[in-house]
Formats: sequence, C-alpha cells, structure tokens
Amino acid sequence: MTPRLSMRTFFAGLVAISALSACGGGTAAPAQTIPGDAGLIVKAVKTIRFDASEYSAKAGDIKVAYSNEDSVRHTLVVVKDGIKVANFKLVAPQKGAVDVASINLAAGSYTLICDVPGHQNMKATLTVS
Ligand SMILES: [Cu+2]
Repeated sequence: MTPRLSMRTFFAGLVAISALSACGGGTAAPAQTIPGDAGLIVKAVKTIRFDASEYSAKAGDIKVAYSNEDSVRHTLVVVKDGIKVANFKLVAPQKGAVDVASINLAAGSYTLICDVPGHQNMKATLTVS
C-alpha cells in the first residue's frame, strides 16, 4: 500500500463519518419502522391520545407495533378484566420511536392503556376475534 493510497482511504473514511454524524442528531435510537406483518398498529398522537378509540386483531400471536408521533414518552399495556396482561409492555420514549413485540391473546375484549402517570386519557378498546 502506498502512502498516497492510505491517505485517500483515510479521507474517504472521514467523509463517511461526518456524513453519519450530520444526520445522527445525537440521542436518537436506531430507526425502527412498523413491520409489514404487524397484526395491530397503535399510534400515540398529539395531546396524549391513541390514534383510535377502538382496535381489532386476530386471536393468537399478535405482532403489535406501537409508534410514537407525540412529543413525550408513551407506553402500551394490555388490560383484561382490570388486570394488566403479564410480560407485555411497549415503550416508545420519544417522537418517531417504534416499539414492536408479540402477544398471545384469546378472543375477547381488552383495554389498551398507556401507564405513564397523567395519561389516563390514553384508553382504547381492543377486540380480539
Ligand atoms: Cu402516554
């Protein structure tokens, strides 16, 4: 390897690094997107709300995607008969965040909530059939 070639490689590396940091913005987590095979998509939207008051999904393993389009942190918890469904909680800490996980639900009526204090407004019905 000649010195000239290695200098050129070094410079190309610098350009790549500065291009990356230019769009990084600092604290943003790696970009996540809503998977195409999601069985339930819920969005947290402006003024501390879900994007709908009623959702539906197919019984069994449901891939749930939770997208935050609001400016504060939101969670998504599934409640059945007043009790939170164990081992499932999606967290979308900031605008643009998407959290995805699967949950197994039998047919029935559930409630979706955000359990961040002060977010009692965030309540919706999930009908699984
Ligand atoms: Cu919330």
